[in-house]
Amino acid sequence: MRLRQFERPRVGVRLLAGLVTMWGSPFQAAAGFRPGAGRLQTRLLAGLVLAAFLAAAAERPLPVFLDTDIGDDIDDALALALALESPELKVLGISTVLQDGARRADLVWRILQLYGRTDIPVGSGAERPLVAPPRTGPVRQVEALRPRDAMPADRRRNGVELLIATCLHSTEKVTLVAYGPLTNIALALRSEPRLHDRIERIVLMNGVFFRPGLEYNTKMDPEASAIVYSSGLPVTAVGLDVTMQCELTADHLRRFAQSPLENVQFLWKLIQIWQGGNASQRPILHDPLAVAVTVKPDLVSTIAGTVSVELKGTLEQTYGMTVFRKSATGVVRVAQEVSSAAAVEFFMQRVVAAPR
Ligand SMILES: [Ca+2]
Repeated sequence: MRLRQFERPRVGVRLLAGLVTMWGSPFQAAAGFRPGAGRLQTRLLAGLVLAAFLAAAAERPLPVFLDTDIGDDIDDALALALALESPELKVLGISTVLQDGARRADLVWRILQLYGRTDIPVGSGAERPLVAPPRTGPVRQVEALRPRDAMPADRRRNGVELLIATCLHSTEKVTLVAYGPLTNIALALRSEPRLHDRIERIVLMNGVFFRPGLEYNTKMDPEASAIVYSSGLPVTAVGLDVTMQCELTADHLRRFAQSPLENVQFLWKLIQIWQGGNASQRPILHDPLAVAVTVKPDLVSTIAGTVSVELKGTLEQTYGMTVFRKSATGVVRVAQEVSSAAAVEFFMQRVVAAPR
């Protein structure tokens, strides 16, 4: 699997090499350079231009939009932190999904504050799945918020509208990184057909493909997952097959606890709320892996094919099962193997190490 940003510098190098070849001689002649010395200066100048171009190309970030059910499992907050600490990504917007969307958006907002990124727009999206029963109960991690941490009223957006507007107005195609139930993505695709030409790829934490079972995000909204997998858009999915291998250790958690950084301390607070007094419960990096493979595709191996979702099954048993069929022409790629130690280290280096 290759994502687009890794192909840009190579195309740029070829283009620039061609331009330098074309412009080299006239430039020398016009400047009245002496043979030899002039050629050297031209080459030096071309080298400097090339170096500057390569640096700019390498730093040009991939535009992404994040969709999250932050506030229940701990991994959404960790995924957001990883995205914000990844210079290869330009986060254009964030939508929340599932019930209590305003409070989930508050949680996103607080994290954006701590990372100095309140320029990123946030919207609360669909609160109920398309067909499946709604999720109920409190969103526990909002306990970490103080009253003054609430998102200002004039910044609140509708998540689905924000997703659509972001993709339509972006100068480049947008990569969606979705690590909650896919209700927002499905609603957006259904209501705005032009999105198909504005989305580069959809990267998902979703499904389980190489053994039977139910994955939470697909289970929560099977119909939405079916819409996304059958959309015809390029999809890369990291499922439980690979994410379950990316668990933090007690030592990793100690590094969170001992960090002097305010943003890492806030993540540690969320982890502790999520643990609910059970210190042996350790985060599994389901959602951060979706962000990680967007930045670094070679952390996983993928297979091309199609994914269908069981929509007539029994609730909690087969309703929402993902079925992968290998096909060379399929536009869905599912992750089969993961370099789990490298993925966890990648996450820790970026999120818990000292700021760049
Ligand atoms: Ca999630």
